[in-house]
Amino acid sequence: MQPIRTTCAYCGVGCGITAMPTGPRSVQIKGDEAHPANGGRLCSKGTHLGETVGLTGRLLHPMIGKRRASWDKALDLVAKRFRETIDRHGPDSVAFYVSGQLLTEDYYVANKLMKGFIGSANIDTNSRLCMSSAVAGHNRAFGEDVVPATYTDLEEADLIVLVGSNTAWCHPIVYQRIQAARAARGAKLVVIDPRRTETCEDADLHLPVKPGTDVALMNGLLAWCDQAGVIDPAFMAHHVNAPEGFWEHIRAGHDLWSTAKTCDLAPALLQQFYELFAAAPRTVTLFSQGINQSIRGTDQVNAIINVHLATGRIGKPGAAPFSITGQPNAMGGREVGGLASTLAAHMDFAPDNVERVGRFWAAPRMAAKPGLKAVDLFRAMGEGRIKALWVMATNPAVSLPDAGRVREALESCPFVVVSDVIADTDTSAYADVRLPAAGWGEKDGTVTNSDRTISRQRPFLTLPGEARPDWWIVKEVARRMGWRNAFAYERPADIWREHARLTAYQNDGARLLNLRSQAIIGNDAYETMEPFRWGGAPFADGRFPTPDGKARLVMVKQMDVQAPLHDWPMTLNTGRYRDQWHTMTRTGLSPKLARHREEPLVEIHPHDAQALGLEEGDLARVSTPQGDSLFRAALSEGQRPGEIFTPIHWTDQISTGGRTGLLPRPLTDPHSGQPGFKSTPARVERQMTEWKGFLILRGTEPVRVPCLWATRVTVPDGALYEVAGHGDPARLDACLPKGDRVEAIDVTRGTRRVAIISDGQLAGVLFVTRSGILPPRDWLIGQLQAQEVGASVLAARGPGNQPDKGATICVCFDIGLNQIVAAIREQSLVDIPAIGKALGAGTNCGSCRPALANILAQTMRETLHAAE
Ligand SMILES: Nc1nc2c(c(=O)[nH]1)N[C@H]1C(S)=C(S)[C@@H](COP(=O)(O)OP(=O)(O)OC[C@H]3O[C@@H](n4cnc5c(=O)[nH]c(N)nc54)[C@H](O)[C@@H]3O)O[C@H]1N2
Ligand SMILES: Nc1nc2c(c(=O)[nH]1)N[C@H]1C(S)=C(S)[C@@H](COP(=O)(O)OP(=O)(O)OC[C@H]3O[C@@H](n4cnc5c(=O)[nH]c(N)nc54)[C@H](O)[C@@H]3O)O[C@H]1N2
Ligand code: SF4
Ligand SMILES: [Mo]
Repeated sequence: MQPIRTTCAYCGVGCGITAMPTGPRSVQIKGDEAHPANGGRLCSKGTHLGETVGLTGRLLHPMIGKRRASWDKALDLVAKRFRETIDRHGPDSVAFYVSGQLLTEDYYVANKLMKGFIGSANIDTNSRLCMSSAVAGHNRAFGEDVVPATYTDLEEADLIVLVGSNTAWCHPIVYQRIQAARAARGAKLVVIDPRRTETCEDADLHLPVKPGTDVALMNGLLAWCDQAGVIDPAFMAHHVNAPEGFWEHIRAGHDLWSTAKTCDLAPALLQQFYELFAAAPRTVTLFSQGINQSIRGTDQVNAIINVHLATGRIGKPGAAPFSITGQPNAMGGREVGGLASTLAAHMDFAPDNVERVGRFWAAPRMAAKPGLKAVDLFRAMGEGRIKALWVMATNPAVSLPDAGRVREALESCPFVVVSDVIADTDTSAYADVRLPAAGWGEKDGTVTNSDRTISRQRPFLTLPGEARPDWWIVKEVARRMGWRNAFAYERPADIWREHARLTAYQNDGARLLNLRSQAIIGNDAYETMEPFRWGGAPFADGRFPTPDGKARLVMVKQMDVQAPLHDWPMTLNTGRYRDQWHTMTRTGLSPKLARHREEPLVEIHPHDAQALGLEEGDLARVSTPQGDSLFRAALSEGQRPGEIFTPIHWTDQISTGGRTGLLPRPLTDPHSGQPGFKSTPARVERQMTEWKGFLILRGTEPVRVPCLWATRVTVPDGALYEVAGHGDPARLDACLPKGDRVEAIDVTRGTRRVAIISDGQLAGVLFVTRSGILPPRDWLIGQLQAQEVGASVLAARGPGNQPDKGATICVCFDIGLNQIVAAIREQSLVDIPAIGKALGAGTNCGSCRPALANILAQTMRETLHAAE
């Protein structure tokens, strides 16, 4: 059997993968050396994709309520309820909420159905939460949503600036390409992020900017460039328009000192950055959620683009502003026009566009104006204005801001359909109909990555149960709603060709997105399609897709940043962990990926923690006006005082606390509608509990643990639950399976250890203590795989002395923090390759190398101190 060439399921880097099936539901994954995005490399998430293709938790049949239904019944019901709702309340009473995790073909069909046939533009996507400020910024500056950079620019740049991007964790292969370019040609790296993330570890400069002040920082940079004579007058004269008063605005009040004050940075540090930028005509400024997810996101995007336009750092090798995308097909979604604010194929709702697209689709009822954006859409639902909703490939009950309100809206909506690969998600709990979608490895179509490279996702597994591809599900509903001919697709290639034809339709060059050559490809050519980039090197000729061909500077002003409030003195920032993907429906299935961060942490500066009486490992309650949730406290000098950080990944399915989605406020950017996820007034308190403990259970069936704090961690052959709570911990016994029971009790410390053994094998353990210390979990977890265990498991350690490995750093080789520190000390290791040689850590996917750099630096510092 030949390996199948496909594309990674996760981030917008869009790495190529070769997949070699090794059984009906197993596969060996390798990086595709021929793919232009990764050249064979994969990060920890891509490397461990094989651990997520099993059937655990899969939705395998259509469900109406709690009942299994046939496809015919389920599809008829969806079509009937949408049709009835539209007939009674009009097309704007229904909505689709879709996702950058759909393939381009799926997306195209959903967009066409809503905007051309139902006749409403109420189709929005989770890209609203992700990229919409970049889209709005591109449209304002360039006249079209075109990302003007490619990954090769990173290799040709002399300076790479990462603004609001934790690239080492979220776009690891881009980060590795940046590091390789630095090694090869000495490019400098600057990171602008309020937190000191692992991305900063090896940077030349880290600016711990005050959140929400990036406009001031970029305007200050432009003022510096103006003073230093770095503005490109020829490029400005021929290719860029500036609004009236633009330069007066930049020249007034953006001197180094006042900018440093606004951004809460040392002037000397800021000056170093400005000097680096001024000296490097080949600069790439890469940005993501620290810029986009702000109530000033669009202005922040334009502040960055302004600097690049005015200094001519665009349209040339190694010089561009680079909005890096989050999801595997965020870009494909933008190309088909799946946002409520765009129409299709990079056309907006201008009347001639509506007419053109209507003609192309032979549409009976074209949407003539933009629809509701995500946050407004769910608000409208809460107010009873949206009466039927179809959610595809996203989990809004977790990922929208103020998710408590979102749940109320879902609850109140008369008809909710959810298409997902997983049976039980926080969102599907509200579904009237659940439709089983094909997942990664089964799906067939195309995705577009951050640098406009279109690649194929190809299936290498058979569809399990009755799962069907998303495009098929949507077209079946469309056909049942009465539009048989317009949705007569038999295969993804049919849709691809239609999409390509639309991008080329009456396109006289006004739209750069033009896939004309794809419009006529045969099915075989579609099958064998090689990755290719559309748009070539945009703006290389200095022409922009605006009416006069010139780009536009946008006058953007730094708004005041809200001062801390009395009751909500902290600022909550939210984001991602290296080895988890969003709401963990898939990465949560991988025991290896689970190890990097087993619990949701609230990172807090040690001074703030001290003032709150919080110690490392305590439970902490984070509250905002929207809601509250629990997290494990992690003290970090990398946080700015007054600011805390929590991860977005934990849900009701895997925890009783740690739900970040409840906390952010639903405020949005006025231009893009993107929520300001990175900054919410908050409060932190220590949460006392009477006891703490853990449960280890064999099997994959999730268990609800009845206590204040419980988080589930997937381990080989089972799950680990960290637990804590009040009252009598004996109620946790109900979570234990049947079998022979052995038990040990230490009354003075209030410790109880229970093990259940069934047929000689360990079926479960429960350890709880009121004041004692809990043993490391690793050895006990390993006992799930032991053939014969006895009462001695209660000792929680085997014969001989096994030191605690500590938190897992390298997931590929399962190497823990304590092992790394010991090796550095004992073998006097001085660099990352030496650690690799000694332990293997960091030599496979490389995702842990920034962490290794950090551990190395810290251990060497400590060793020095000890010697002094
Ligand atoms: N491991 C992993 N990788 C992923 C994902 C995942 O879930 N897990 N998701 C993918 C998706 S969809 C996306 S959108 C991307 C997101 O990728 P990133 O944008 O890199 O990730 P985030 O952690 O959301 O936020 C980035 C950084 O913005 C910083 N920030 C916050 N406020 C400000 C500010 O005011 N100014 C500046 N300059 N910075 C600020 C935060 O401190 C944070 O470190 O990741 C993609 N890749
Ligand atoms: N506080 C806070 N909130 C945030 C963010 C933040 O930084 N802070 N970031 C935001 C961003 S950038 C993003 S992108 C969102 C992501 O948030 P979501 O999109 O809600 O997160 P996912 O877990 O990726 O949800 C995808 C769902 O689709 C299912 N799925 C996977 N593949 C398929 C498929 O092929 N077909 C179908 N039908 N279903 C599939 C998965 O099982 C899962 O349930 O979160 C946003 N929310
Ligand atoms: S960087 Fe990692 S998660 Fe992103 S596409 Fe590549 S392998 Fe997948
Ligand atoms: Mo995203």
